[in-house]
Amino acid sequence: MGAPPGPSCPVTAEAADLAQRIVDGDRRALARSITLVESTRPDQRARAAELLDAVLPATGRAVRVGISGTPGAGKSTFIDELGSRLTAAGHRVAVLAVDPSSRRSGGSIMGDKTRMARLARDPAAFVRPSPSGGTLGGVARRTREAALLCEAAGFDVVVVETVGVGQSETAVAEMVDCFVLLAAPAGGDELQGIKRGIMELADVIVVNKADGDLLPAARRTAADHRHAVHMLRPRYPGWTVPVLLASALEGTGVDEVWQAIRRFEEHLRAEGLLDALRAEQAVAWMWSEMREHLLDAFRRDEKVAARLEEVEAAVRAGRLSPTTAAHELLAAHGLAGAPEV
Ligand SMILES: Nc1nc2c(ncn2[C@@H]2O[C@H](COP(=O)(O)OP(=O)(O)OP(=O)(O)O)[C@@H](O)[C@H]2O)c(=O)[nH]1
Ligand SMILES: [Mg+2]
Repeated sequence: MGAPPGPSCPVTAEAADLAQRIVDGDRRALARSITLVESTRPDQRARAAELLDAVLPATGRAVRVGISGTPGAGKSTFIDELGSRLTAAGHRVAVLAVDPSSRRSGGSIMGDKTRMARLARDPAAFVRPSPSGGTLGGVARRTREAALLCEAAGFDVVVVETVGVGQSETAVAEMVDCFVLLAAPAGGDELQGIKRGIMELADVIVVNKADGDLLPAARRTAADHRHAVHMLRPRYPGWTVPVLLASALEGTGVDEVWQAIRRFEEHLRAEGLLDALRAEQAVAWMWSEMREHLLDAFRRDEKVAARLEEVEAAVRAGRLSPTTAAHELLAAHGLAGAPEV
């Protein structure tokens, strides 16, 4: 028996069986598998890792879209509208959420199902709220893994919703092909509040709520964003970030946003950048896993644990430089190397 080509670790029969059911479109198997990747129990983590290896060959064929924006900008309403149009056109749409905050006022991302009422009932869609709790790194990992499972299940559009406050938008930008910033109409002063950081991540900008009384403000906001976009260094050569108007409520401009997402994907593909982007994201994901595991193992090391408090206190009191302290802890672990020059 020769080793299978590709992954170095052959998957167990259990993982292969579950993977097959996911690929066959068994929704309960998919839901159960996502619960498995969300588990933090070490034995479950091992099973989840095997399952992910087993589904990997069936992934990579979906369009991966991130949608971020300030609370209440209309992200869920927009995704419901866009997703319903896509399923009507024959697509299969999965929606996942990244929400590490405990913000539960003003409607959670999807706990309040009414915001995605149509998609939640749509047999061609799959809506999965973010499990509450955990570090951003943990939530991001689970979302990435859930996205892969959805791709394996044949969803050809995977949308990740996140609130654009804090770091979660960066985590989402690192797991999608196209990052959409959804803004609400605002006065000129308020635009300043949009962090430069999130503008720099955007591949497509949408000013939502361009309807009724809000239309003039939406137009002004779009003009302000266009101006801001021109001040930024382009993330990809040859791609100017489009700033579009839409109304998730009335359904206007939604098709145009989808066309912009497709044009962006085509642009990346034509330049050979899509595979490169995904390859970089996969490697970055590996390193973020490494960081979490190494730090965890390091902190749990008995010799480190014995000295941690004392060394931290010395750093806090200014008796020990952070650099020397780090080296002392590394040495306690037996990891001391020559300091960097
Ligand atoms: N006028 C108008 N209102 C909208 C539009 N889209 C959403 N809304 C309203 O804005 C409010 C917030 O919508 P959500 O879709 O929950 O916004 P969200 O960005 O997902 O909110 P969070 O997930 O809580 O950050 C709701 O009252 C929506 O009805 C729109 O296009 N026009
Ligand atoms: Mg929402």
